Amino acid sequence: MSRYYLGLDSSTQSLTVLLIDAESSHIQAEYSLNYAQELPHYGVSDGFLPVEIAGEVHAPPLMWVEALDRLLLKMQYDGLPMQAIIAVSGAAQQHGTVYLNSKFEKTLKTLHSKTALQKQLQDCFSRQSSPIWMDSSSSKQCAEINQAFGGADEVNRTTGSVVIERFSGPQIKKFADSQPQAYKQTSHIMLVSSFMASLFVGRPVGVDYTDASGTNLFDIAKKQWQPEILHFCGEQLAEKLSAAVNPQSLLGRIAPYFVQRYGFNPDCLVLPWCGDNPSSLIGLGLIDPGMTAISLGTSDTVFGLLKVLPKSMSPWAHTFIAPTLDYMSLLCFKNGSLAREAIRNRYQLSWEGFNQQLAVTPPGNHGAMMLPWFENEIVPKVDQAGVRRFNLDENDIAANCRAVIEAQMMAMRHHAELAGLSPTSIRATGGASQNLTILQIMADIFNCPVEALETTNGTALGSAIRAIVTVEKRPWQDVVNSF
Ligand code: XUL
Repeated sequence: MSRYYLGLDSSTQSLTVLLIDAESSHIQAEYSLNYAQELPHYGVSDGFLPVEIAGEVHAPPLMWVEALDRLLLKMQYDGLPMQAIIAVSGAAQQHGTVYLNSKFEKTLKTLHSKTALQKQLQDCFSRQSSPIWMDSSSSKQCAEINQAFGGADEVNRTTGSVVIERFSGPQIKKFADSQPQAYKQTSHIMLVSSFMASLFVGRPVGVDYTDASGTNLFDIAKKQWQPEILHFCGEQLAEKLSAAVNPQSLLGRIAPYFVQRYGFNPDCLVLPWCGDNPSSLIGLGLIDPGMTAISLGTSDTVFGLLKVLPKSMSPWAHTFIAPTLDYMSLLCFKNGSLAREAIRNRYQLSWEGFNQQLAVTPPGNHGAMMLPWFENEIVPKVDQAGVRRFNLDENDIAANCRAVIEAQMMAMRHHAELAGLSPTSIRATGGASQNLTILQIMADIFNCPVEALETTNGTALGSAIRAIVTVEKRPWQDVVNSF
């Protein structure tokens, strides 16, 4: 008999829902809603509001709520077995913060199933828009936190990351400092993940450990908020955030609103939501150290599981708690496809032509090298963009094509090792992972097997897998392998 689980992904641009059958290990249904296209009245493009002040990137939290209402109504309308869903879990874009006033708790308890969720929640926000992970406007607060807590290395050792603009701690401090009145009227500060989980369970819930580790406020060794940094970032912040939650716990049964409006079973269980990257770790099956994901997108991302915290923390990596309660390391290189495309365009090549150039050059490129920093780089931090060539003639098309790819792969390997990852097998995702010539160079440089995965929904799948593991008390290995 089928055993259904729901996994959601509230990402920057869209909301995705997967209905999974744990019995057959199949994805039964998949829905996705793009905010800009389907909810144009919020005025977002690519999931965020027009940027009015440089560096400030916000999104309207009600849009995420309306997306949820629409998708669940659609699933019900299409006749999906809502009654038979055993548990619901999800993941969300990391770092974004949601600010709620004292009405939130009561409103969640007294929702009327005939009225859309977003209509009932519209007066519950003490800040109408949420800064999201693309916001880089909190440099002042970052500097202040660094100064107060012994510098970047010290904060990195405790919280898993150097203080960084997009992380929730500096963002909350910025709000507390610049809008003290509105901050005072804030009863709950949530991350996108805990906000979405609260809706399902009908009460405000704390941030889970995986997403708490993207705040600069969480002690990743002790798995609890760091009280001094909390206090420094905002008055009564501990109360507003409430205790962090184990991602493998159950929050309780689904709220009556979801039963009446969308047809869920009153016994359906709700799990905490995770950060999207920790959830994809599971969705991509990376539950053993050495298994590493490399996503080749606009930016390139490398991540993998760590059994223990590295002895010295790389200043470039983010160390998060994983849904398995191990750790994971994540590195984000800004010059990904951006740099590959810039070189391809510079020599007016198609991708096929680019690959042909790669094929006529040997591994090692006769010692010719490039540092392809077309834009300021994050890993390592480079503030003066510009391409640097060594032993490399700009007119040598083939050598330049190989140089950009080898440079990227060598940087990824080097920084992955500094972050405590030692890749023994790689799962490649993202647009450029379909280019086998590029993947061969990846395999050569990492000296390990590389396989390309066609995943669009690793994040939502990871959430459903976590729900199955938690509810059915099965080993991770068993559930992950079955998918
Ligand atoms: C990770 C990060 C992004 C967001 C959006 O640190 O900022 O990957 O999680 O997906």
